[in-house]
Amino acid sequence: MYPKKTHWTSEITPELHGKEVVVAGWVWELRDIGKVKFLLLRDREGFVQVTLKAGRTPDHVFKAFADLGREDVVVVRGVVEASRIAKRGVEVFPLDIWVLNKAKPLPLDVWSESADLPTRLRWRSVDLKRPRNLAVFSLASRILREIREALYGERFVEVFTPKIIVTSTEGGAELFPVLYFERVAYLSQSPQLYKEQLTASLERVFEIGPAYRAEKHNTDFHLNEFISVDAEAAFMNYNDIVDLLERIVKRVVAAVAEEEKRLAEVGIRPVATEVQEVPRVDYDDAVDRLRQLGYDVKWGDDLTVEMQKALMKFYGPIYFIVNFPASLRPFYTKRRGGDKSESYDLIINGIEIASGATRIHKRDELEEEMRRRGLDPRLFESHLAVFDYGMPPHAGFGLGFNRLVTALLNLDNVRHATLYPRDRYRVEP
Ligand code: AMO
Repeated sequence: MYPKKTHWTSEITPELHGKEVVVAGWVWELRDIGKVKFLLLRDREGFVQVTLKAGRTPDHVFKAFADLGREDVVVVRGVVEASRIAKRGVEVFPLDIWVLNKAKPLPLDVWSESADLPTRLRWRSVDLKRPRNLAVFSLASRILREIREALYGERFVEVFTPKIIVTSTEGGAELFPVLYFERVAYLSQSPQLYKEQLTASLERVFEIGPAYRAEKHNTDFHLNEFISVDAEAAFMNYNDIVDLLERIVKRVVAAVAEEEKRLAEVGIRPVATEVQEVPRVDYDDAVDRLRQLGYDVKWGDDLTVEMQKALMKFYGPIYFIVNFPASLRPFYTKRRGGDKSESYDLIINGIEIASGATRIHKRDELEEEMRRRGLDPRLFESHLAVFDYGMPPHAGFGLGFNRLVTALLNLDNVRHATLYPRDRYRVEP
């Protein structure tokens, strides 16, 4: 039996000098310079150097070393020593080693950045051994935790809503049908209608879960399955939600800044490490600015990634666009006088990360808006009925988690921030 791992590689510091530890992980690199041999052991948190020295290291450890190959799974019990020459100023002198599994030669070079993205995604679980991926996905988890805690801190409760649904919320062309016994149902594009309904009871709710969009275009920022962070709150309007998102962004950027050193080691430079105030740009002003820059954009047009990147010149890498034309927003969005709406997008590094609005909370207004857009209110009866029994004013956001990580870490493709991407041509692995 092998002993329990006592320390992660990141916890092996010079301060542990003289202490016995057990580390566990994978063989990243083996070096043999005669009387001294090195095993660089990797775990999720980084690396630690294990040093074998003739006269000091037991024979059976030397023997085991001779048979080791890259990516073999090992447990090492040894003594920590501060060192002037070892990486990170520390090394482990082994007393014992257990080889828990052997690895075949990898189908992919994880030691350099040479492999192309399709090959890497084909062998994704192997690709994830790469230090850069370990840094990205460890930080992604941290970011999600910051968002969760920020929302808990503001008295939101976490909920789960059905992913098998019968009505479209974000546009009919983008639904994946599923066979639901004797009828056709769809995969949920967004928890939109459920989260709104829940404000009538739980007041402030959030959900973190998958959303499905059958969009055919295959871009650097679209997935067919993505993780959506959705929040909705009673007695709030879109300004309150923009304030909330600004607090969340500040908190998340601060968390990213704490990991700056590890990110730098894997060649990642975050888009921001500090946020003062996030600019709130009226849609009309954004259009004016873009025209000044020579873009042929009409009032009522959606802004492209290129345009949003161009606007960074004026507003920096993180900004909101507010008060969109109502025609650009879904039917449940509250109007702001005639043609505009109480809506906003959060843009980071040129990419739309979140969007949201104040919602219509009166049944007759909502029905009218549906009809205006050619939607039949009768198809939404189970949703509309909720509005008869005390629906409060409410507002919320939907945030694409994969895009958030992509934008904050300055990555060029959302697939780099998605463990197993689902896109137009990829449903496996
Ligand atoms: P929207 O459709 O703008 O709004 O989606 C919200 C956020 O989800 C992300 N997103 C995507 N990420 C990756 N791939 C995709 N194909 C994709 N589509 C969307 C984006 C986007 O900003 N119900 C509303 C939200 C609300 O009003 O609360 C909605 O779904 O980051």
